[in-house]
Amino acid sequence: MSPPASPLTIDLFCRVIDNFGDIGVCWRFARQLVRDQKCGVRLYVDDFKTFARIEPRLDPSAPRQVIDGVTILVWDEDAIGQFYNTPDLPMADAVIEAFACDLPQTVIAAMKATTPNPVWIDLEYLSAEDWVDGVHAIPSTNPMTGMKKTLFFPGFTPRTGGLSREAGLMDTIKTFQADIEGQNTWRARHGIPAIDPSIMDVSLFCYDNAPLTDLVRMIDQMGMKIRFLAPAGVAPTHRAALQDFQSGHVTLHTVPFLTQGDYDKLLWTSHVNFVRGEDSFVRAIWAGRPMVWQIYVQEENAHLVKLDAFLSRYSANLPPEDAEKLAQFTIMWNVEALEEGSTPVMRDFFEALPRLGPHARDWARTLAEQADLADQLVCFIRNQKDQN
Ligand code: TRH
Repeated sequence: MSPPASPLTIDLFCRVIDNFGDIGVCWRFARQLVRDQKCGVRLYVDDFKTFARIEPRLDPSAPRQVIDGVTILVWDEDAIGQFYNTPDLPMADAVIEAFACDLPQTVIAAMKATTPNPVWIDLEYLSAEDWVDGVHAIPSTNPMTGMKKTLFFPGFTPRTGGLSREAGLMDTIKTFQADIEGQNTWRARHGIPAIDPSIMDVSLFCYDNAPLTDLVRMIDQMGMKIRFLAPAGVAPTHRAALQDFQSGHVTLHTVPFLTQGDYDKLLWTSHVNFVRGEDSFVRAIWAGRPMVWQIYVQEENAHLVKLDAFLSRYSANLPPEDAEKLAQFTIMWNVEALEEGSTPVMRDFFEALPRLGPHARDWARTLAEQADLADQLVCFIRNQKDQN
């Protein structure tokens, strides 16, 4: 029998461009690498203020701290130059730059000066587009440094790096969703009303440009009993516009901004999830409930191509008429406009929910049969290390 592989050490660099997704993805991933893969992880982050919103245990004034086994360091270019690749913080087996965040020059120089070079990964954004299969995990020589660098893509097919999913997640979700009393206890702790079989709970995490005010007014006219559960700070313009809105059907309930773990539970306990960006989107997939994704806007409408690719993949096993209903509603939500003609689209979507529910659960289960992102990345790093 061969001896167990020694634990890998990984440096993960994260720059917060905006919102919570960059740090959301990296923080979840760093903990998974420690917990499930037994890696030693150092996470460098340039914005502790944003980080502290999703992880209240973080002390924004401490430049170096350990939470859940992850060593967290502030991304300060000068300071990194002093301590990187010293006996205190020796070179890691792999250096990951999240979302092509541009490593500090001192780090690149230290990597170059180390023999063999650490494995250098650019962890990319998630996309359901077909081209991802052809570019994932193919090392190439970086012309600026002469070192090998690899684009590693999360994705939905076996030819991508898979999706981030911690060990045991599917069982944890199943147990929570089967336990109504436990859900109500959790809800009470966060000031969320108990489950009421006559009301549909919809978690709401969207950008401020989503047509939320129109949606709420239209649902009200249709007489559906819906309770939106929206974390504080989400869609502020609409919240202000709807301040005096009174309805016997629709309520907009403000939930405190949650930790990542509690935000997951909000997704698990809601009947439908409106999510955005990347991390909440993936978590809604695992929740196995119908979901509406508001994608992060990119130049030249590149995001709409990405959205379309996801919808095609997601809906492949749905009856075509339900796939169409979901697509129309999702696109409407993403193109920021609701008009008179939108009511049937909305009605169709809600009418399809009894079928979208089982579909969402089955899709999550099928995806969970693939190796997860952390597993695949660690395997890749080990293979590369063996070749160096
Ligand atoms: O916040 P997002 O829109 O993030 C992003 C960024 O805009 C980023 O630049 C872009 O590249 C990326 O999307 C695609 O959405 P996302 O990705 O869902 O991240 C939100 C994180 O915040 C996620 O980890 C869940 C967490 N969160 C909480 O912890 N508590 C909460 O109450 C809520 C609403 C979210």
